[in-house]
Amino acid sequence: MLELYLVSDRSWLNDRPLEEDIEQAILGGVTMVQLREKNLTDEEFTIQAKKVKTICSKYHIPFIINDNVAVALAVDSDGIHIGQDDLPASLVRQKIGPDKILGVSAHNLDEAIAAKKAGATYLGAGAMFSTTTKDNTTNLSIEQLQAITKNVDIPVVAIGGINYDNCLSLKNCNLAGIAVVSAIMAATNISEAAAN
Ligand code: TZP
Ligand code: MG
Repeated sequence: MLELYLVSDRSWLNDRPLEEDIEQAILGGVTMVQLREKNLTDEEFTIQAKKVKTICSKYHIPFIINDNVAVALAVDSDGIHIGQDDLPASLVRQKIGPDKILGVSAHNLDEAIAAKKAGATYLGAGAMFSTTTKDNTTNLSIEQLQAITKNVDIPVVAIGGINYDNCLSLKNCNLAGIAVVSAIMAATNISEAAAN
C-alpha cells in the first residue's frame, strides 16, 4: 500500500486538472495518494478531494487528505496525514475513528514513538534529502531513519527530496515505501516517472 506514495502539489500543473495527473501517476504504479493543498478554502479543497477520490476509488488506491480533518470527514477519505504542527494525533484519531488511516510526520525517534502511541497507522519520516517543495524542513539522517524503523513497529515511509537517482540509498532502512512529490508531479511524463 505504501510502496510508492504520491503526495500531490498543484504548483507543477500546466493547465491540466490535478486529478488527471494523479490518474497518470496511478497508471504508472503509484500505490497510495495524498491530496496536499495549502492554499484552497475548505470548500475548494472538498471539491478537489471528491474528484481525486473518484480516481483513486476506480483503481482501488488508498486516498489520504493532508491536514484537514473536516475535509477528510466530508469526503470520507481513507485517511488523513498530519504534521507535528497540526492538531494532536490522538485528537485526530478520536475524530476519525479507529478504522481510518492516520499518517503522522516524524522528524526524530521521540516524535515517532509518540505518534505511534497516539494512534498513527504509519509514519512519514524526513526530510531525507534537500527539497524545494516544502519550506523549513529539518533533515533526518539515514541512521535516524534506521533508528525509527528499528524501534517503532508501524510502517514508515521516507519523504523529502527522494527521486529516481537517490531512492536506492534508502534500501537498508526497512521502509514500507517512499513518498514523493516533485519526482513525479514535476515530470513531463508523469506515468513514466512513476513507473521508473
Ligand atoms: N514533507 C517533508 S519533505 C516534503 C514534505 C511534504 C516535501 C517532499 O517533496 P519532494 O518534492 O518529494 O522533495
Ligand atoms: Mg501539515
